[in-house]
Amino acid sequence: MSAPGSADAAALAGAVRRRGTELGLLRVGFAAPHIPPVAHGSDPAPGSSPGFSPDHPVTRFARWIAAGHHGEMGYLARRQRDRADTSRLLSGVRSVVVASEVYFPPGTAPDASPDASPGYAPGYFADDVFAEWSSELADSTRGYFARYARGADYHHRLGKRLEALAAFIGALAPGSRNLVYVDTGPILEKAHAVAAGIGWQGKHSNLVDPTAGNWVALGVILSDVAFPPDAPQPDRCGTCTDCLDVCPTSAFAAPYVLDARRCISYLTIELKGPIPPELRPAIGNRVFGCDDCLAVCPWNRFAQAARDTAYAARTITAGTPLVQLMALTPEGFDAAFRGTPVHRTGRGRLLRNVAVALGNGGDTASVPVLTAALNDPEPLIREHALWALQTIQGGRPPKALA
Ligand code: B12
Ligand code: SF4
Ligand code: SF4
Repeated sequence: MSAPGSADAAALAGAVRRRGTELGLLRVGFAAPHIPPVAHGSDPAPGSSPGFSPDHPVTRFARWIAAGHHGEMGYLARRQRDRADTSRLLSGVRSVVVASEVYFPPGTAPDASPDASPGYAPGYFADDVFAEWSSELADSTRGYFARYARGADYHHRLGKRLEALAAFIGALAPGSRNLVYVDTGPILEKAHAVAAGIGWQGKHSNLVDPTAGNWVALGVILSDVAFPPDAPQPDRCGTCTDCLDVCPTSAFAAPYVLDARRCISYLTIELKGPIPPELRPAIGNRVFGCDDCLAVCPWNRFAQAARDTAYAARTITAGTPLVQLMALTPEGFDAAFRGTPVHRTGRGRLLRNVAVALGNGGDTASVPVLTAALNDPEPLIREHALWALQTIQGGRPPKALA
């Protein structure tokens, strides 16, 4: 693909951005194929990858892996050279097109004004999300699902929009190659998003958009069209440490550095085996992911709800009693969660988490459903149901087994 002239390239970028907005994307930005060093000041930790400075995202990523922060997510340790060099994924790549999309489930508040985000009254994101999040976590009888997982899977929704955008680029620049990734390849999406001016990486390590807060998902298109790169945005965290302070498991090794092994999102979604017993109490009623560090970010005063109504919460993810979740059969699980991010994780891991939440709740009303789970075909569920029964019954063996 030959490089367009600078006026043509700017016009092309403008057209792609407009098309992105029409498709429902929040922001579209452009970056060079190689991540530039970050402008966040010095990083005292020693060590660097060949060709990269100590504070380059690629070096930091290598250090993160070397420290074991990725836990059992072995795929992150593989293909590190691909993460450093996008031309290994698309030869002749000239740009990384980064797009963001709001996934915060649109609500149905009857008093919402037509100008507000879908279904929410004006001011909702300044105050009410925080109150709603706190009260959902305080109700130990109901399962808490992270907001990104309450409705349709963003991998599909954002992926489809990016495919449409890639086709649009292909039509504007015939013969160009445009490859879409939404968590589907060895790409440092957040670092590319920073380089493309989409926002900055907050101390919780997620990307924050100064006009929309942090309830956004990211995706990229690797393109051999040379788009003019956008300017990165400054880090606007300042002295705030709210996200670090709220974390229930103290999962941050340092500001900007998450030890995934302690993160509830990792423990309830990615971890395949048993949850370490010492971390179970801090999980509370979170049965799939965790929103704590996102929910407290002050930049959410500019947040908005998803434009895509497919992100609206399904009944099953909107505060279903834990005892009902614990009784889900394989068929019931399939029907309830197909099309959501929960489906990929499977019934075994979800019910493992539900058992932990029931144990944490300590309600003797859950003893029958947990006792029934002792006969579940999945050993993972049986083991956690036993732990929950012992926890509820003050460390004694469950009555059913005594
Ligand atoms: C693996 C993974 C996880 C892991 C590890 C999370 C993590 N922080 O890395 C787990 C399972 C824990 C996880 C959890 C969540 N995830 Co996740 N996850 C990913 C995935 C697939 C890879 C991320 C990765 O490469 N991590 C490796 C580490 C090393 O990368 P990093 O955090 O960017 O590390 C950088 C910083 O530490 C930085 N750094 C180090 N020191 C310093 C110092 C300074 C000053 C600065 C500025 C930076 C800095 O350098 C490192 C390299 O760039 C991405 C998709 C993708 N392909 O990028 C989604 C992704 C990051 N996840 C996402 C989401 C939504 C979540 C959750 C919110 C879901 C939930 N509600 O439960 C939580 C948030 C937890 C958290 N606080 O991060 C979104 C985030 C969107 C956004 N706005 O940024 C992504 C981008 C998926 C997507 N396509 O939208 N996730
Ligand atoms: S998602 Fe929850 S457990 Fe993970 S870092 Fe954020 S607050 Fe901590
Ligand atoms: S809560 Fe504070 S420190 Fe954390 S990302 Fe938001 S502004 Fe930055």
